[in-house]
Amino acid sequence: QQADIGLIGLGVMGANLALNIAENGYRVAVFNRTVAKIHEFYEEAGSLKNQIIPCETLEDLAKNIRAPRPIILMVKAGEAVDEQIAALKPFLAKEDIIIDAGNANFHDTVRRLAELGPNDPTFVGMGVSGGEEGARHGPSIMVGGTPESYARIEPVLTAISAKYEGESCSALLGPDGAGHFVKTIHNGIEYADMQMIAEVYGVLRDGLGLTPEAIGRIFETWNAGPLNSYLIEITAKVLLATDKKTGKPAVDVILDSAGQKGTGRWAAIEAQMLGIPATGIEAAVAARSISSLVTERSEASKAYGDLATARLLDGGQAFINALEEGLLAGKIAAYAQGFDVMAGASKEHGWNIPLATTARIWRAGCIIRSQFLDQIAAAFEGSEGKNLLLAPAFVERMKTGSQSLRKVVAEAALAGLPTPALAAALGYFDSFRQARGTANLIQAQRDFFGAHGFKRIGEEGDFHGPWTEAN
Ligand code: NBP
Repeated sequence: QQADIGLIGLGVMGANLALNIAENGYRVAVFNRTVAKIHEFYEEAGSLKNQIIPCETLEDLAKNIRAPRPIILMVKAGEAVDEQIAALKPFLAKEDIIIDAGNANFHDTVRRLAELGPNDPTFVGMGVSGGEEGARHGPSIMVGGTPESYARIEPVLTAISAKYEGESCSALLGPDGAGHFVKTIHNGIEYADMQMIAEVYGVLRDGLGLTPEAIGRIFETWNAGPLNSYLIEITAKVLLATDKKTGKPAVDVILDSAGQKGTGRWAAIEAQMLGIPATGIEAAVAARSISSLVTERSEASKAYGDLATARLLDGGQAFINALEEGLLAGKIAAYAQGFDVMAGASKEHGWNIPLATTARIWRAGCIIRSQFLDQIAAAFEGSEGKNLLLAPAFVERMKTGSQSLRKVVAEAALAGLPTPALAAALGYFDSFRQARGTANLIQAQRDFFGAHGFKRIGEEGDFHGPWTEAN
């Protein structure tokens, strides 16, 4: 019996996705560049073996899948994808579909699609989130492609995807690069979310002098409230874990230098290219870069000493509550930015990304999964494309939440504790809600040195200021 679907790339994500597909009753033919891994994978598949067809060559893989063949590529993003497409094409027909499920840059997805000839197979760009666990038991799946190609792969994607109250977390979000773009912004939001959590941890650790265990308990409590989310849940677990080697809190033995694979950076770059503010994401990307300057930070800490950190903050329950509410407010602003970037890209590329649906398929399976996304989905119903900060439900939350965020950022600044992402979120919020900003001065300066001209309030046309003559 032939397979229903093929999968190339039995790394962490591919192997788990293949098992997930098999477990859901689909027969899957698998291939991996390093052939030994194919057999290893098959031998370890246990009772799912009869749903798996191990293939040593791409030709064998193609032969073992029932036409028209859907084939998932789950290899390292970049050149490996181009190489695999080129190697696979001779064995495929026009009706077949190649689905790139890696973390591709959406520009590559658009290019790959453009490079395919009229007789080549269809190409689908698919973002998958949820890490190893998600891939195995239900990820969030963000698809970019045609409705026809999605219709053909929809049953298997729906089956393997995460479910939120029974609803599948897989959706077609637009044509060509839309799926990979949404995955990129998902990761950007993930960066912002993680950074804000880390900043609050920093305030609790250095401002209040709390132990990891005490902070872990606070996060546990928060996970039962409006902040309830996977990231808050794992933060509590991480803070409560003990290092086996030393018996110390695990978090205390880990070097404070964060890695990044690039998707968060892409999100910030795309926001900049579109001219859409995403300061929470940008601050989070920059914070990871600063974290890697381990030697310089050590030198600077000696040069500047305890410039302000001597001031311990008030650790009363009121301040802990402000941290909870402030974190939520910062998160709202960062998510508002992320969704705005998607709305902007959607307009720019003619993608029509459904924002409410995007929020819905992030409610389960992915790293930023939370109930909060259910509220975002509700806010976007009927007001697609409008900034989240203008949705009535969020206006009410931000009215009070922003006061807590303000208190947290202000207290942390006075204590010399860094909160770059929270401060960026607050700065964005305060700028966004200001009917008369300060760009009138920027325009005057630009006109002064470059004769760029400006608009007068309530008048048509371009004007120059009196300073141009004096210049
Ligand atoms: P792994 O590093 O575990 O596996 C990489 C896979 O790519 C292996 O099967 C490897 O084959 C294959 N590969 C490489 Br590397 N170069 C290749 C080439 N030139 N031609 C053919 N195959 C090649 O990665 P992973 O974590 O499973 O990630 C796979 C994709 O999923 C990436 O795009 C990643 O960004 C994305 N992703 C990862 C996560 C996560 O949490 N890990 C989450 C969401 C998305 P080999 O065995 O022969 O080396």
